[in-house]
Amino acid sequence: MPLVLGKTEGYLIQKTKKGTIIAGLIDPEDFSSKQAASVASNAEKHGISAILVGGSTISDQGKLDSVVRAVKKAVRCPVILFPGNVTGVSHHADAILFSSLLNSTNPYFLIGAQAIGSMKVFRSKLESIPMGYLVFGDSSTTSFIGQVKSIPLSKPNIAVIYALAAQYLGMRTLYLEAGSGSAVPIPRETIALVRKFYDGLLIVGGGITTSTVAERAAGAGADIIVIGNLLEKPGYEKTITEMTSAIGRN
Ligand code: 1GP
Repeated sequence: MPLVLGKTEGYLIQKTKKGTIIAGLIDPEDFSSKQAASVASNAEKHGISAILVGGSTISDQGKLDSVVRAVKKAVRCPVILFPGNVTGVSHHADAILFSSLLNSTNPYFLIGAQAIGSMKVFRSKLESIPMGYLVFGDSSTTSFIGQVKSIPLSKPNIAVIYALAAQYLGMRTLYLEAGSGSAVPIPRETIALVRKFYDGLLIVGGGITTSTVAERAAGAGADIIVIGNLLEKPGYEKTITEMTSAIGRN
């Protein structure tokens, strides 16, 4: 089958050609469908370019479906699944970041869950965006659930060799994850060094809550900055506006 990039991946590539974009992450465990729709719509109005829906501990797929459906109705930008497990697949989304947690010690998170979930992705006709997922630090839920051998924040060279391996394996997207709510985001030096070697879409997330941190990540070469926790805090609209202006998107 010839490789034809899907509509959502094409959109992300086009958008990021002009500079860094921001994606908002909604964990269906933390929002009602109504809240999720309202937050997603507000976030889009203030400059967000895509909505990710996912989390490490999703168990209720009915809830995931209703959140994705509600968000999809509320926004014009793509709604993309960011699954932590086989429970993170919904046919209402536009696409899925079909990921392998590259620094997990458990083969289940490397390829097992992907095999089990693949038929649902196929039947759902979801656009699949292949992604390598790298988790830093060891105090996040992602790190615990994913049985990660975490990359030390002070060792960017380790991130680089994983990034290159992801590239050589054909992963067109790479996510550098500091962990949701992390006090320490991915360091600028790490993003910059990975950027030197990795040619695909570079996503960075975890602990990005201010325009200063967003600007730093964008300046270092992140294509997509993900904000999750921030969307649960009052005043997130203002911060998104500050971020988009700091990264030169408005
Ligand atoms: C988590 O990288 C994302 O998977 C977003 O992190 O919730 O800290 O913004 P925050």
